[in-house]
Amino acid sequence: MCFLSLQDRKWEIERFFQERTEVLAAWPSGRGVDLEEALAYHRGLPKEKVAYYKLLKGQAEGRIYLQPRAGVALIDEHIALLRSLEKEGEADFLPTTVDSYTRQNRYSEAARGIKESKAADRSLLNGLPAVNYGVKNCRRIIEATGVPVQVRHGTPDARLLAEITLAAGFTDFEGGGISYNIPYAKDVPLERSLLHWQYVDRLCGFYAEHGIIINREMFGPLTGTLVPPFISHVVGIIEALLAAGQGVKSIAIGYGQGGNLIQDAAALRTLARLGRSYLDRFGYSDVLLTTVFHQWMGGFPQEEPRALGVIAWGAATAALAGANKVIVKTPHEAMGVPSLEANLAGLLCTRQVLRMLAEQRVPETPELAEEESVIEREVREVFDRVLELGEGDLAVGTVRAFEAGVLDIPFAPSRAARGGIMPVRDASGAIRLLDTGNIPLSAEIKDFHRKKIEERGRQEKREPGLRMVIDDIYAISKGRLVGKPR
Ligand code: 8ZB
Repeated sequence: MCFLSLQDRKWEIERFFQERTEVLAAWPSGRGVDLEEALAYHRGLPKEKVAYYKLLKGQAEGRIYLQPRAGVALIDEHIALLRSLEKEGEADFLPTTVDSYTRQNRYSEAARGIKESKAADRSLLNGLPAVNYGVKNCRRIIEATGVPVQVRHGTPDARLLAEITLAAGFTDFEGGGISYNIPYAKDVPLERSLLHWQYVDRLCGFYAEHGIIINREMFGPLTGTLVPPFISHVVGIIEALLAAGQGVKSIAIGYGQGGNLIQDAAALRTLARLGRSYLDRFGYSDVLLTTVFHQWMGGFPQEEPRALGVIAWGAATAALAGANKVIVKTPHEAMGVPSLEANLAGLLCTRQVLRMLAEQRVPETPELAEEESVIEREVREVFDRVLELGEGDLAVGTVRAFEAGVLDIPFAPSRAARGGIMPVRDASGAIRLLDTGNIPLSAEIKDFHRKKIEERGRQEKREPGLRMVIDDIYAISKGRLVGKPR
């Protein structure tokens, strides 16, 4: 285990460059990375194409940006797709979603995917294999578009992907050592993904030392399946602090829509406040923090009009609660990778609702205040224990906390998570914990969850249990938020 070398301490630049030789040697395109040239290219980018500046401006003006997901195997088609999303869809940020082979560092298979896609004249990969294309080709994406472009993926070891895309001129990079491991992999040890993501963050830290600020976004939705807000908040805040520790200066933390307006509003509002307060407490007051709202990440209805209903509700929630950016779903969600037209539908639907609700805010009610105070307490209770387990070191604490189940993520495939918790909705659809596993919540908080779930049990005249959880998992795809008994 490389566990001993994992520490929440900024890497010496020598250590970074030592490891870098090996990272760049993993695939031939690694040779095309020239940091000096990359810095010069970034210096020449207009501000409207730089994620950091755009986020700074949007936050100051209270704007909510929209970003789709998109990525296909062939780069010319990918560029055409992004240009349409920018021009016709008015996307504020563009994505480059990376394919699954690349996410698993399987570049030879990605190469075959490119070849077969050319032969078939359609995309046979679920994203753009950016490592195979290398710096020069990836830069064509940046040259062809007028807004910031973000790399979106799901990669436990994204070191080479980051080297190549950042050198190409991407200004925004999603992922983190927890959120791109536990929900995405089965067998990657957490200490390893945390170390690999320290490398990515240190690379961004290097850029920052040379005046180039790369935005780093933490993937909030995790497994996208009934994740209580405090869990994604703790994970996002830890990832943010670890990134800041490597010199990252612009951080976005994501949150996946749960579906209950009060809980989602409380989650978005506390995420911004808690994130800021933890960054300040750890000495990172100079780091820009923004929030990202993901429209519903769970199962979608098949029918496109119904899917648009789910999308519109996500848009309304973001508008009423406030977020700096929304990641937009499409009416093809239940089917697979969306067409351009479906992506445009998601963007236009979301834009329409955001604009209509621009003047309205969620009312400040006692229910909202209670929900916020519960989330804040939960986050503090768990975070404190993580830091304690690490004897003051957050990285070490994170590994120990997952081992102990102090940190846990529902329905995660990873062996690094205990899977000892079970979420369920309460009567109003807010996500609670039926089983708190080893999460160190106070008796009062556990009581709060229990009472909320009991209330639903009484209303539905059934014992809360696995049946109820399963009903909840399928509820939205069947047309409701709360899973009803059959
Ligand atoms: C964890 C993120 C899952 C979401 C979408 C899925 C789902 C994945 C692509 C894509 C457009 C792609 N997604 N790959 N959307 N183009 N290549 O990410 O549909 O919504």
